[in-house]
Amino acid sequence: MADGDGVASELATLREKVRDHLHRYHVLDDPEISDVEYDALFEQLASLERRHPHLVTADSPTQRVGAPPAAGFTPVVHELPMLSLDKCASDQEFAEWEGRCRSRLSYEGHFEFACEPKIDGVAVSLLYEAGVLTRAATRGDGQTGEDITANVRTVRGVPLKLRGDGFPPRLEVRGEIYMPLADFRAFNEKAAAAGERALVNPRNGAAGSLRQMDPKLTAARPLSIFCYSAGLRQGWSPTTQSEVLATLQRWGLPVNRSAATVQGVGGCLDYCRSLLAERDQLGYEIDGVVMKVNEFALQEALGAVTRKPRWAIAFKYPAEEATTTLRAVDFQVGRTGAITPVAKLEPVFVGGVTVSNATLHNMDEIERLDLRVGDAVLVHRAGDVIPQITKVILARRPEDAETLAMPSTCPACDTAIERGEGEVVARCPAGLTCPAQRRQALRHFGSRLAMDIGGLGEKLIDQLVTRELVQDPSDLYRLTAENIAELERMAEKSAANLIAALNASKATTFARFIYALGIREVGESTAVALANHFGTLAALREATEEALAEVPDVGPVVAAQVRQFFAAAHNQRVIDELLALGVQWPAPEQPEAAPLSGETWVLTGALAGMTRNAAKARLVALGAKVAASVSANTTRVVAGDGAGSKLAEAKRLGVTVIDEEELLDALQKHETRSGADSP
Ligand code: D41
Repeated sequence: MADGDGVASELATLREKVRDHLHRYHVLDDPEISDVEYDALFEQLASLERRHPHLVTADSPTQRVGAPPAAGFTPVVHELPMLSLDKCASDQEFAEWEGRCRSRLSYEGHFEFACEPKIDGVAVSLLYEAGVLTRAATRGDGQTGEDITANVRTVRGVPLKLRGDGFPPRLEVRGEIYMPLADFRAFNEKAAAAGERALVNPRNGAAGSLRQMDPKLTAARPLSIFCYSAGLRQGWSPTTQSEVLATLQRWGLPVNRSAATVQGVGGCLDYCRSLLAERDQLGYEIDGVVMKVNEFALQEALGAVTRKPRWAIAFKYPAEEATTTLRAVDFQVGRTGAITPVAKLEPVFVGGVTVSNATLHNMDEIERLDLRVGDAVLVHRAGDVIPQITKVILARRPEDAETLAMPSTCPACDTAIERGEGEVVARCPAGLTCPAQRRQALRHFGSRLAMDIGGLGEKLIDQLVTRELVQDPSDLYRLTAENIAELERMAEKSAANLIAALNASKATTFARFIYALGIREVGESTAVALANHFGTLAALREATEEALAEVPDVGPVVAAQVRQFFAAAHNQRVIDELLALGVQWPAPEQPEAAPLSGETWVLTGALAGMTRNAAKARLVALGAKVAASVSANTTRVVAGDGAGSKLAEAKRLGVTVIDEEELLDALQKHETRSGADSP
């Protein structure tokens, strides 16, 4: 076989593959490979063609950018073609490109550049006639796109009419339509809850939305736009790219606020680096930075080659999507016992980090994806959230791929797993007796928005639980510096710091305390609502489901969870102990002060009818301070059996001493008055 024949058939195969992927991506919105893999495949074809130019065919995907318009949308010829962008992927490639620009113009000194985030969305062209949006089109192959006017009109950021004045009679505006990450996530959460197909990524979300035949469907998808250039601009003659952006903005078109003008290569590279550092916080996906020589006079002098301007380049960032293999699925137990499948992946570089885990939410998600161990999967990392598996690449499924089943018992404590009728989530019912739930509960308790115990990290909690130093949150406040210093990697200094952090955390707010308890369905804002409504812990502990349901934003489900939590004896015990150990918060702003506020009590000796901790908790709930030692400031000393030195000290200082019976009387009197039987 002649060498040429081999190459020709190899080219034919590559073209078919590229066409196939293009079709899946642009027309079906159902890609089978990641963008990086597609780019590699395309480049393989392009480079083989470059080495064998006589074998290039007119119908090769390299000879036409984009896919043909789908049936159903009218073709639109752009007034001026929409150019495409050259790419570079390293500082050096960028510097080389800049060097070529300068030598082409024999330009001395630095260029000024306009830098913009490269939005990962759908490029569109908007035609404004006499300031009114008359037509919107996709980019298509750059010459001819599709008329998507009806759909684009539903994108809230697209003005239907320009603002101000001075715009040309006919103006083509170019921009990128995208789906903000928050909306993308919200959309997918809803889809998952309704058992509908989720969006693979925000760009596909935007593309799919714009391709809807019914604009009502597009309108229901949250899309936005950033505008970045003008095509036809009849009589409007800006002199720089930065002027274009400022003017578009003035006419009411959304322009990216992260755009900036910078000087020279150094300015561009600094811009690329700092934008990359912000990437996770932008709220939308970008795949790099577009850098444009700012001066139009210089742009014109540089010109364009094969539909790409020489004066602009895209600096590519690491892709936020990649394909890899599912090695296994682990089942993890959450704070409230929810069993969550977690995908263990062949490590893969996505969005600048190596990813080896992805969340799978629940078994329904596994079913929806039809996920099996050994599958090739598409992994997406959007912003700073946990990576997600967005798609199984069925075409690459190995024959021995194993189906997945939910374990029947808890992986942490072996208790039988329960799944309520109609519920998506399966749970371990063992509560705090399950070590996994205990760890998570402690982590939640100490977290920043809860008790905010600095230095109480995951590793430390693991050790505390494993060594049985801590069973429930109250045990944290019983830890001593010696206990902690025994643990691995704990120097004396950090032990002292942790004790200090624990002590500091005792002064909290009622809302934080409620949140810290980790009651199912009670997040931060519900905790605030409960705190404001009930004012005191005593009132909240006693609240019926009906009373709870009166709180703003608390429905029957939350009310039932709160009631159930306070009905459990071990929860009541933990709360009493936390209060007795000194956890406290400012009394609510009530017209009437707490009955014992301003008083300091001391408990000494053993009480017959209750523990000292319980007595302390009740006193604290009534506003008293309970101190460990007697001083001139002490209001009352409660002396139980075997009271010793504290009793003597009280007598010496002339502090009132009462016995258990008198204590009970006092508690009962005040608790009824304040509407609280016992906290
Ligand atoms: O944000 C973008 N995706 C973006 C795309 C941008 N900020 N600027 C762009 N500038 C151009 C030129 C320089 C040709 C006016 C672009 C694109 N082009 C572009 N979008 C799709 C293909 C080309």
